[in-house]
Amino acid sequence: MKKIVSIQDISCFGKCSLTVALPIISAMGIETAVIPTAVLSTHTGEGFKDYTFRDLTSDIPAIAKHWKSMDLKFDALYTGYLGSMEQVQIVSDFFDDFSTKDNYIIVDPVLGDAGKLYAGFTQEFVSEMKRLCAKADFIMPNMTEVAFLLGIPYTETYDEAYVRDVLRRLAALGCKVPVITGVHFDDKQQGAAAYDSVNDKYYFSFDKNVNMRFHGTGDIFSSVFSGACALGMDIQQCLDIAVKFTLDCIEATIPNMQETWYGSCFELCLGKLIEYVNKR
Ligand code: PXL
Repeated sequence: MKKIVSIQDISCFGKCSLTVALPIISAMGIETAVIPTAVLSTHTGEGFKDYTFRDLTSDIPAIAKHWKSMDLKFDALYTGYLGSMEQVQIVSDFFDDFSTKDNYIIVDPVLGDAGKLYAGFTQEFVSEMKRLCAKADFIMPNMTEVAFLLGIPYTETYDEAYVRDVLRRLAALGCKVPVITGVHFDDKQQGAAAYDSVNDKYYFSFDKNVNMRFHGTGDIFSSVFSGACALGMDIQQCLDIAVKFTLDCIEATIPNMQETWYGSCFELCLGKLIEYVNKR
């Protein structure tokens, strides 16, 4: 059985980070170990305020030491939202301890959305996240995170040449394969783009565009992508399954939006995800 360790916070209510990664990667038939980096009462995104935040950074080195003593190995190390600069540094040390020549390091550099950083994040934090990206095989920023990582203005209108250019610049940060999520050249289609800097090859995957924002879709995308990668799918297959499942989740959320404004109804789609994996 394949094994992934996912390192990110647990937002107790709000459907993101570990409460998304754990069910999704497990549904793909992959053992999912977790390192919760913080416990929050809700996520920090729009609509929630006064959330609690318990930092668990100091637990991470002890967990790593225990796992190291058991010689645990993972097919992928997958990180999402990280809550402090110190935490990013400790996760970086974890990569040094647990990366092997056969496993993948996957960093979702969770920084912001809609042109803005999430609450509590600063430019210094962005710089720290850039350093973590340099160690990754795959990073999967959205366009807001691309702008912050590269220090360029955020734009909602761009063409394919722009996407290819920023993908190359992301690879220059040091990661092998940058993947950009939420890419759209018109109102009809949305998807993701990737650049394999080792083989100098670009990949695109598009599906129907839904012109609305849903919280947690980035976590859904990167969880499925990480699972697909651990299962040995190639870059195009990883993009295709992640784009398709993210759209499934968005479409399942639309009829429930009044009640579920804070996240996506991915639970209703897990059966489809299992089918996609089995059909492969
Ligand atoms: O979905 C990304 C995410 C994860 N974890 C926390 C967040 C967010 C985005 O807002 O606040 C705590």
